[in-house]
Amino acid sequence: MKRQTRREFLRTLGVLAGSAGGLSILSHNACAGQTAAEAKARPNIIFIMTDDHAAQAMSCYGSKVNKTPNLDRIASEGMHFTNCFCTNSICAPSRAVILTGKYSHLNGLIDNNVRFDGSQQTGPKLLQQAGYETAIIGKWHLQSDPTGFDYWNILPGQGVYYNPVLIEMGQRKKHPGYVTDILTDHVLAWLKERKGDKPFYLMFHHKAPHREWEPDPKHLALYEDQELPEPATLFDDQAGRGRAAKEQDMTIAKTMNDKDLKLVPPDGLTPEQKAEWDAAYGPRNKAFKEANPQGKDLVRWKYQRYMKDYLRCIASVDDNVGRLLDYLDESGLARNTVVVYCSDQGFYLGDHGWFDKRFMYEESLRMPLLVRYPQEIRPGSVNDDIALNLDFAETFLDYAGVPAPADMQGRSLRPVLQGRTPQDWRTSMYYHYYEYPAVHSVKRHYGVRTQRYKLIHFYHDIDEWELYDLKTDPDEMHNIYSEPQYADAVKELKAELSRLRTQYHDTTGAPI
Ligand SMILES: [Ca+2]
Repeated sequence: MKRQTRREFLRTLGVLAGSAGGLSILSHNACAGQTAAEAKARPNIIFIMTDDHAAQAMSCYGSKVNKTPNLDRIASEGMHFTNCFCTNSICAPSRAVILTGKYSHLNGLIDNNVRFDGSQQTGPKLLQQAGYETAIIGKWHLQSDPTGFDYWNILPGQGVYYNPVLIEMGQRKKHPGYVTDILTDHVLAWLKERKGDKPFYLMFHHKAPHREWEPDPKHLALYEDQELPEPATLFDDQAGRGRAAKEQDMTIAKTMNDKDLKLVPPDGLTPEQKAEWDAAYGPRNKAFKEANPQGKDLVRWKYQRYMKDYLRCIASVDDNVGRLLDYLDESGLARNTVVVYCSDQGFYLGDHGWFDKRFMYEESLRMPLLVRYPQEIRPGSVNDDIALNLDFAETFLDYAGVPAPADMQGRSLRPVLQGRTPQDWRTSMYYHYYEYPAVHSVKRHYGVRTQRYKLIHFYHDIDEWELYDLKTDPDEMHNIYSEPQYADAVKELKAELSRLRTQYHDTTGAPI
């Protein structure tokens, strides 16, 4: 439902008229019939986050390449956001923003090389102080040990897919099997073994589907007989964009290596896993070498290999989300638990010929975000307001009844989730990416996105501006920054960009 239409609809219900505090008429009447006891109880929160899972690979977002029935279940029983964005599209920085509710220049973690300062204020610490039991299980990636958690059990660094080591409260232990299953086993065990009656906040962070996209052996046959559709921009030559897009190093054609493409086996397999791996990839690799494709045919082959492995990793995530949702139903936790599913950022699935993330362009900027909470969220609702990873900490504090500290920079999504977006909700978002020079060679840039336009400034190494009209050019193929008819739009967007940099206290990067 489009924003205007939905608002008009809600006005006819009288929902938008009185919106200060408490639950909306919509949530009381249409969603749940919440009891007085439920209204007093603070919900549990399970925050599931994957690594590099693009919205284009979820069927609730209209995927053309795969089906995700269990993720779709969260969407159909809750809300999915079509315009949730990341403020700095790379792994560790996004996680630090989510923990702190602050932009990278303030939480200090501007790129993957920085160690997170765990002494600072975070959402989990505030929830813990407010009486929540807090835990993180899975990928952490912030170098310092987790703080603010009653229980933590994390992958070291990026972690590995097969037979991973986990660090449980400082103790390293190796676990046989596949990482997505193992992390879910730990989550289920933690939920089952909990004692006491505190509400809980659980961060459940998968490694999958991060590069090098290594599937569970049981999924190696999935998609093998299919030819997956290619994105329309697979052979984009970046002619309509600037130097930053032309000078990156993240193409399927040139950047992918033999490990990415499974032309050599991954590290750390047991003999049994290696035998399964060889049985699957051996004949495929032999056929590839005999066919010896070249040029565009070779890119097409790489795309198919890449996507099938990526989607196999997601199939495992989807299966395991199903296990968790089933447990919440069986245990009676489902009704009083907010379940969130998102990825730390988006990803290129062959779009513009790329993999990886980093750029402020749509595919990496957009985060999938699904939220289910039967007591307050209308099933199957869709929202296109601008939401940010910057809002998550504030949202969870809101559910816990804890006011967000004034120095947090996002805003609670709870009223948006209740179907009553505040009238003064943001109409633009600010982005700033820093990791350069570095792997993939994406130049530093900041920018502003509205519902209609995106203005980007690549200010480091080069000094180039790009403007895209997302209404007429959703794939961002034509930089129209210098076209005279957009001069007024440029002027307004620069003023907005400047305003946002001031609002968020960002003095890093070049002045506008
Ligand atoms: Ca990531």
